[in-house]
Amino acid sequence: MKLYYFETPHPRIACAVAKHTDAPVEWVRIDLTRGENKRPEYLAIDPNGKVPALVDGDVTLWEAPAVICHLAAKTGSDLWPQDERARIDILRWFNWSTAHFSRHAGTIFFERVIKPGLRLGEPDAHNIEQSSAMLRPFAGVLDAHLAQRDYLVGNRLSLADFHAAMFLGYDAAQLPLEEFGHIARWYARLHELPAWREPFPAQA
Ligand SMILES: N[C@@H](CCC(=O)N[C@@H](CS)C(=O)NCC(=O)O)C(=O)O
Repeated sequence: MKLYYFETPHPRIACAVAKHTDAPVEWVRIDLTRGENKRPEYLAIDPNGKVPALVDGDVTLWEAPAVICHLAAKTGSDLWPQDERARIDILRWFNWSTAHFSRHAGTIFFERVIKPGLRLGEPDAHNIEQSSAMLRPFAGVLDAHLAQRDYLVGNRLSLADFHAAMFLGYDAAQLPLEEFGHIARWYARLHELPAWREPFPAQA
């Protein structure tokens, strides 16, 4: 099973899940800074030219939720529980994260981390302000949910937690989340996981 990754947020969660579940993956680093994701041999795996992607025999998957579900299912991990109700809830949080929370957090991350890192110009203050305003209400939803429980689904660690946290923990992104204490406590619990703290394989 080959896992295609780079040291950025979406592959971060795929790598963290692979490590957490001890999935037998062969790591394949796709250097985004050198455009390796746009080479024909990689586009044959993911025509979108993004990471993560996974190839397991005749199964080829792209999109982080599909990749992490496959890793957890393959290893029999309860990060993707057997219970159907819990699975539906995890799908709900994947969608919420993609459409709202991680979307706006991702824009801020792009402005403050990716742009300077790749010399793509100055962060756009207006874009950051707008995205911060859009992020806060969704952060409020997450914070209120976590006021009642330690994890997003079934009060146990699941793939939903990994997905929703993909843009958290990057100091340079300065996400406007200071007022949300329950999110901070939840993130601190994730940060206790060795696989979360060190998701990526050591580079050769
Ligand atoms: N919807 C995709 C998003 C993946 C994505 O945006 N990956 C970024 C890295 S975090 C990427 O590959 N960017 C390279 C590019 O867009 O050229 C998923 O869920 O996996």
